[in-house]
Parts: sequence; C-alpha cells; structure tokens
Amino acid sequence: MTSPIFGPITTQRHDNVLVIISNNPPVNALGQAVRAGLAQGIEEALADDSIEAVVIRCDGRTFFAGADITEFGKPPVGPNLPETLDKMEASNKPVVAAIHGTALGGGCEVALACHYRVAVPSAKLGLPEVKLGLIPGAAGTQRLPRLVGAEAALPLVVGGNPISAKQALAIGLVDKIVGEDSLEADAIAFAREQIGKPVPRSSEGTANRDGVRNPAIFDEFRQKNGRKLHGFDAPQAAIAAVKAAGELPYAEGVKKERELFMGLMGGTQSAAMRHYFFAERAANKIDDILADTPLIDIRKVGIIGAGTMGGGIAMNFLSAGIPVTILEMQQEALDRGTATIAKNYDNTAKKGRMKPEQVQQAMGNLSTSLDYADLADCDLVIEAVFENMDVKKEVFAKLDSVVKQGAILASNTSYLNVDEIAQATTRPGYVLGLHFFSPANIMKLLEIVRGAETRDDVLLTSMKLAKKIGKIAVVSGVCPGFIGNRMLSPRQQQANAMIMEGANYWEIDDVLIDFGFPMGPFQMADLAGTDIGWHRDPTRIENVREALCAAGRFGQKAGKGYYDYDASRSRTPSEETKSIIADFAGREGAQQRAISKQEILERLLYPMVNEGALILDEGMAQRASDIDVVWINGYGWPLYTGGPMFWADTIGLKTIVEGLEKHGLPVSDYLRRKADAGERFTS
Ligand code: 3H9
Repeated sequence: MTSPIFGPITTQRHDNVLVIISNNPPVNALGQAVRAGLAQGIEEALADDSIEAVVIRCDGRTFFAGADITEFGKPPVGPNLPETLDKMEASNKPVVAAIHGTALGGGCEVALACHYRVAVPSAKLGLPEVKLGLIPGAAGTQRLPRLVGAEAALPLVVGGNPISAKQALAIGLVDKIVGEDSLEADAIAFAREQIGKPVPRSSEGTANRDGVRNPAIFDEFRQKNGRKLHGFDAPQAAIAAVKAAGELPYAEGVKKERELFMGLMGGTQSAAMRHYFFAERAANKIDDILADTPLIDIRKVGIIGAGTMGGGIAMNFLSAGIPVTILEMQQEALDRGTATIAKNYDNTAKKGRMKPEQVQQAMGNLSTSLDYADLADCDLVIEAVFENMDVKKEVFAKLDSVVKQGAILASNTSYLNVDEIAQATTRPGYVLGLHFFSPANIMKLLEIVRGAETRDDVLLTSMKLAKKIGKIAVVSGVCPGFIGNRMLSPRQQQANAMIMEGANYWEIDDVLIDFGFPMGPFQMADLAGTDIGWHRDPTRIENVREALCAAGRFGQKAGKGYYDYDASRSRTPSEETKSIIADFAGREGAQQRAISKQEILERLLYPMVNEGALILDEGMAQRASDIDVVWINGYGWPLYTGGPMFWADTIGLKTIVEGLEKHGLPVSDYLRRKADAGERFTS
C-alpha cells in the first residue's frame, strides 16, 4: 500500500516495515519538501505500533545526492537537515538506508543518521562539500569519524572524492552489500533482522579514538596534501571539524561544525565554487539547438598527426573504447607516436589507474596508416597537424575527398579561422573545431568551435562525445584564439610590457602564483620552450624571447630559459636574462620604475576581463560562465575565485573600468555599459 505524505515523499508498508521513498528528480536533492516528508515519514513509523523497522530509499537514478544547492543563500525554510536527521537517528525502531547511485553530501549524512546502511555494488558514497567550498553541515563531520575513525574519515571529508560501496564496506560506512537488482527487498529483510536489537547510533560511535590517540594524523594529512589544498579554505575547516570530533563531546562537535559551515557559506570561496558547479553544467547546454536533435553515431575516429597532440587526443577515444586510426606521412613518425601512447598507458597502469587488461583493450583499438583511404569509414576525423592555414586547407580538401559523407571533420587548431578551413571542403556544415589542450589525454577542457555553417547535429554530437571521453566542453565562436587563447593574449602583452618598464619577470610570475595560478607567464614560456615559433636565425633578434633563444636559453628542457633550473627543476632568476631584458629596455628607451604588486595584478587580469566582455558582446561565448569554465579548466585560473568573469563581478565592474583607465588600457563599450548600469556578468 502506497500513501503520499508530503510532495516527493511516499511511504509503503511491508507488514512490519515502513519503506519511505523519495522521488525528487533528477538527483533527489534534499530540498525543503523532501526534508519535511522525511520527518513526517519517521513520525508515521514511530506513531504506528505495528511498524517495527524503517527503510529509506530513493526512486530514480540515485539516493539523495546532497542538500539542494539552489536553496543556498536563500532564507531557510524548516525543517532543516540537521534536525530532520536527529529525529531519524533518535528513533528506537531501526532505520536502514538503502543506497543506490550516489549518496553524496547531505545524502551521505542521511545514511549516517540511519542506524544501518545497505548498498548495491555500483553505489558510491561521499562528502563532496569541499568541492563547493563548504564542509558537511548536517553533522557528517561528527558522525562519520565516530563511525569509521578519523583516519578513514579525513580523506572523505577533506578530499571530497566518493568511494565505492566495497570501500565503504571495508571502512564500516556500509553494513552490507546487497543485490544490484533487489535493493528494496534485501533492505527490508536486513531491517527485519535488526528488530529487537539495540539501535546503533553513529553519533554515539567510539571509532574516533585515533583522533585523540594520534593527533599527528591531522598534520600529516595536511602535509601530504599541501599542494592540492593550497589556497582553499574549506579543506582546512574540514580538518578542524574532524579533529573536533575526536576532542569534543558530540553536541559541542556539532556546534563547531555549524560555526565552520556557516563561516564558509558566507564567504566568497564557496559562492565562487557554487557558481562554478552550475557553470560547468550550463556549459553543456547549447541555447539554440533542440536537445532531441538526432545524433551522429561515432564508432570510429581518425586522427591526423601522431605527435604529442595527436597521440594525446587518440588516447581519449581509445580509453573510452572507441577505435582510432592515426594517420601520418612517415612510418617512423607513426612508430614513435604509437610507442609514446603505449608508454603513457604503461605509466597509467603502473600508478594503478588502469588495469593491464584495460590497457590491452585500448591498445587493441589503435590502428595506424600512411594512406588517407584508410580514414574513409571514420565517423569523425580530427586533424592535429602543424598550425598553418595552407597545410590545414590541404588536409581538409583531402579528407573531404576520401572520408564518407555524413562524417564530421574537425580541426584541433588553437587559433586559426575554422570557417576558412571549412571552405576547403564541399561540406562546411560537417566541419568544426575541437581544440584540445596539452597534454590532451589529461587536460579536461575542450573548446568546441562552432563555424558559421556547422550543423546542429554535428555540434551536439561533439558535445555528447566530449562528455563520453571525460572532457568538459565549452562552445566558442570563430575568432582568433577562440575564448581561452584570445584572453591569454592581452595578459601576455601586459606581462611583456611591464618587464620593459621595470618589473622583474619573476615578480610577475609570483603575483599570479599568489593569486592562485599554478604558474606565471614566464614559467609557462620556459615549460613550453621559448623556441616555439623561433626562426632559428641568431642574427635576427627582435624581442626578448629571440634573444633568449640566441643565447641557448630554450626553457626548462635546456636547463635555462627566463630562469635558471637546477636538476630538480627548481627555478632561480637569471642574471643573463636580467641583462638581456635591461638591454632591450635600454634600446627601446623605456622608462624604468618600480611597479607595485597591485599594479602588476591589475594590468595582468583586468585586460582579460575586458577581452571577456568583448567575447560576450560579439557572441563568441554563449554566457559569461562559459568563459570561467574555460579558464579554470584550461589555464589554471583558481577555482576558488570562480573564474575571470565571476571574479570581476566579485570585485565590481566599476573597479575594473577605473583600473583599466588608470593604467591607460582600453575599456570596451560593453564592459563600460555594464559597469555604469551596476550590472554583473554572471548571475
Ligand atoms: C550538501 O549536501 C551540504 C550538506 O552537507 C549540509 C546541509 C545543511 N542540488 O551533475 P548532473 C542538478 S552540499 C541542486 O548533470 P550527473 C544539476 O545542476 C551538496 N541541484 O548529473 C543538474 O541540473 P540541470 C553536496 C543539483 O548524472 C542536474 O541536477 N552534494 C544538485 O552527471 C543533473 O546533474 C554534491 O555536491 C544538488 N545537490 O551527476 C553533489 N546536484 O539538469 C552534487 C545536481 O538543470 N551533484 N543537481 O543542469 C553531483 O555531483 C552530480 O550532480 C551527481 C550526478 C554525481 C549527483
């Protein structure tokens, strides 16, 4: 018998067991109606003497995936999650969580407040709040360590990555793994077995003794994960909360968690990271294309070029089980490329990230060819050859003549005009840009460049395919450098200008590192090689980079570039580079002056925001948050500031305009209009 009790929550009686069911698509987020329904369901079970046990489960694709993030920042409407869960845990009738899909955040906290947890083998459990700049706020940081111990709780609460049902069973977070297709029946049977036994409550658990016995685990954890946690507030708070669980009585620990949670919730980092959560999902949507547009079936992919880029791109498809044929001009290049792919897979397997049979399967799906005709039956061909328009056009004309009709032809160009490339074919509707970032098998970002004639099904198929191969895709219009490199360009211009005016190049790098980037522009140049695009004529020196090359300072690979590098690749500023720069500045007659860190920051980042505004005004990005997704995933913009456009909103567009004017830099009409109207880029 099913009885609706409150919106998305229904209850079903199975003799002496009451099953409380949530149906709140898409992810059973714990919004107000769900919380109220859960509280009522528990009350119903307690009030009925014929009910002796309770099972809580969810319909749809997942157990509760967390608090409803869309409610954050709005006036709270009760019952709140902590009080709902306290009511659940206080029940003297056993309550069992029946878990499938992902029990995340508040969802995991529901499971922790239940007396028992059973899960299907494919289920995952986790506390990902740190990824939203938060910590668990419904006693998760206090119940979990008491249930599984501080050592097992730390990585879950601080790292935020979910674990499998099997791992959860191993640490005691799950009591039993049940049948993949018999969750409800197995959970009911399990619940019946618990009737009459004293109910175990996580809040009363004693597993947290390590926190007291060995307080060093917290510092050790901090040290081991220092680099990953650097700059983020939430992981520090998460460590403090788990530590408190070992030091304070439960009620005081909960109070401490609440204080930390509320502090984070009101801060800018969480606002930025919540913005990013929705930004990443919004980037998936193409506003003017119907979501049900039929897709093109991609069963085989061709890649032209077996270099670093081509090989990296190939690995994405091979790892996803899609056969790939790589084409090159010379057998030698093919052999080298294949060996590199095999070596990369080998390393992945050594790190335990892939099983040997998975590697074998991936390599088994790779074929190579010297003949364009072998690409004829590909559904998608991606060109990753030298960045030169004439070369690209030649490749596309050739592809057009051999590859079957209806197949997608893509260029991995990072700045060339995709429309011009498309015109080299008789099927411009099937041409688009797929701009992977290096190393292409690792970097998450994919810029999908929509040409003037790119068909809807071609674009949508590429978006879906990106998801399948684990990429975060953002659509860009056709403009030089697309979204990412186009915005990099004004930053680089300012960096170059400032070293001529007296700023030290390492200060420029350090300002960006302090801001949260993994490296600055001059370190980046050294890493990539200062000789990219060098004409190799040491007598023709027109800029600092060419002078560095003429002096054999080719970057990290040469042990010296802008910086000097030691054997462990530590960088120190170089006297030689300093004098090369001074020499150029002297020749240009540039006035030298001390430039403050604040000026450096403003001159590096404000012009990027201005460029972002132009990109939006020209319709090259669908929305400001897409720009943030590009910069966070492709260029290391710190996630906790939300990306360039959200960051600009945080400091205020008026401030950006004033800063640009103060430094004599251009201000676009669009940016000025928004600033004058007191508007923001992001919502
Ligand atoms: C928390 O729990 C705090 C508590 O400790 C304390 C409380 C006091 N809320 O990702 P998808 C939407 S913090 C609202 O594309 P998938 C999402 O925006 C929370 N909406 O699906 C999207 O909407 P749209 C801790 C949410 O299958 C749609 O659902 N929990 C929420 O690739 C589908 O999402 C988390 O951080 C939410 N919590 O992945 C988990 N979650 O269709 C966050 C999703 O309009 N969620 N939506 O674009 C996830 O990690 C993934 O969504 C999940 C499914 C793995 C569950």
